[in-house]
Amino acid sequence: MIRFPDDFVWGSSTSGPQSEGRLPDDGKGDNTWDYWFRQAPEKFHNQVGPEVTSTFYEHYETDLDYLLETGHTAFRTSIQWSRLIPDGDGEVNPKAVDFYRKVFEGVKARGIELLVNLYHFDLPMALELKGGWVERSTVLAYERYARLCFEMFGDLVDRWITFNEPIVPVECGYFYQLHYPATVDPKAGIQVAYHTQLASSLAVKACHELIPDSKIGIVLNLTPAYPRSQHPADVKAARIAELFQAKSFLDPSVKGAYPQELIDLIRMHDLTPAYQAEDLEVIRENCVDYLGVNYYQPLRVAAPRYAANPEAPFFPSVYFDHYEMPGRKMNPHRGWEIYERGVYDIAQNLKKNYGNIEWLLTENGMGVEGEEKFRKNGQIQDDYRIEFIKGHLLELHRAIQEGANCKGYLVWTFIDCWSWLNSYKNRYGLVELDLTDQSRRIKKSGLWFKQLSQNNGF
Ligand code: BGP
Repeated sequence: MIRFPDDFVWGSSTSGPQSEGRLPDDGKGDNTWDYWFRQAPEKFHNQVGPEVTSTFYEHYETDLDYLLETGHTAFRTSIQWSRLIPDGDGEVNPKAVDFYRKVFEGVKARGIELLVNLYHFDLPMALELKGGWVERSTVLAYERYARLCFEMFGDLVDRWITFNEPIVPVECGYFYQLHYPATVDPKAGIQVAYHTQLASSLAVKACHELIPDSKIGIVLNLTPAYPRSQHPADVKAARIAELFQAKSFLDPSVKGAYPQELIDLIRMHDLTPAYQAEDLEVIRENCVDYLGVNYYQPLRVAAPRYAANPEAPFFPSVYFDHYEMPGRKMNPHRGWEIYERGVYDIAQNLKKNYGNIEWLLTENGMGVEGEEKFRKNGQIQDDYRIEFIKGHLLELHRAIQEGANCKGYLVWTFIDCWSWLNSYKNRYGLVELDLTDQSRRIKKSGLWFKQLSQNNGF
């Protein structure tokens, strides 16, 4: 029997834009996803947009009961900035205040630890139209929004989160065209990354001022970069991949400063963002209290096969090629590698290089396309998901035995949810959502997860 520490929590993560849905009179403003879906629905899988989702806005009471039925002792969701402040920096929407207070009270009334994230890829459209995260004004608007949240909900939230996977909107919005503004603009991308970090540090500062006994962190996808071989060129590729993908937010968030090698590389490409000298002090003095770590699959890289075209726009990937390791274990239903050992390596890295900071595994899960084919006698028999979770928990447990400071495991996600351009393609839930009538049914993994939580292990 694998047993976790007594204070370890079990639960799941979701986000506001992926679960709440939208009603005509709810007062929510557009975020970039609402706008983009209206402009280009063909980009979204099966043309299902963010207004549908799993209707948590209407059904949160019954959904919160599902948390108990699936053994949750912790739950993470996010506030939608565009619901609370429809234009991003103006009036507060009283219906949103009422909604979030009721949801948070409902979580607490069920005895569940509440983690609330302030930003999950969802910028209010009115701010995007003014330049979005490229502009410093968005940093200030975010700081105001964060302060309002701490004041209005600080009595209910156990752990705050400033951003979810902040590198993703940088890569997807300014390099790979998968998030709005879907452009290729490295200079803007680096500026956005810097402004996001500054906004995060300002939120940490505000949280510590307004609610001194609370904890605030950031959620990062800390995928280790594994080199193809120990050849110095492959090792260098992995080091630089990790600089851009992980350390760009990990180091300023936990250590209060950017790695010198990253600063030098950015400068060499003439991409140094606009900043003010006092910003660096804000970043230095306002480190997070804990980390959330999302882990799905490893990043494997090799030295680039070709020299970069000096005239092409800069991409961090000029320093590394993605590498498919022969014989890797796959989740064939999502096309992602499964490498459980990644959890252990992340834990070791945090222990050795980041002062063994407290952390939670805030996303880990198995996406499955066409999951209805696994239904038997009315229930999804997702043994593959149970195996996936067990495999990762074995590695997490091994790391904790060796001193890792991990306080909980949150699966992605509790009810199948909408996922950006992938929409409902990949199902991750412990609970199945039937999109035709919005009915919910607990999957086999949901019942297993309850036992896992009750036994504090398996
Ligand atoms: C993470 C995001 C989540 C979620 C998940 C699954 O990176 O934080 O919001 O969407 O990925 O992604 P997908 O549905 O594309 O498999």
